[in-house]
Amino acid sequence: GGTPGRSTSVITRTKPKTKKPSLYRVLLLNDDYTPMEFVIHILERFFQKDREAATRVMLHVHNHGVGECGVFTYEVAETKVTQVMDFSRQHQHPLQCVMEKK
Ligand code: TYC
Repeated sequence: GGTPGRSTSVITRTKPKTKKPSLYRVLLLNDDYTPMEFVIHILERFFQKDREAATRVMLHVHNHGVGECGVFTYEVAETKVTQVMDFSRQHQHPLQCVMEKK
């Protein structure tokens, strides 16, 4: 409406458009068969944990059923899950790794 050639009813942005990416937890699930040492190795190799931190997370998963490896953006979390699942299958362990939105 209004003067021909003038755009109306157009909502323009006022705030700077900087959206924080959604974050995802990567979790390990407990099972009865995967060796503790293998889980520690996974945490060191794919999640950059030192031996002490890796052991703490592994024991938490062993005792509580599930535990957090780290928090990442979607694509990084997805890559971690794939790496852990592929590596575990290559070594014929049933270890499960999943991601969930924070
Ligand atoms: N419960 C396993 C054992 O007793 C160890 C284990 C820990 C397995 C963490 C998986 O995500 C896991 N050998």
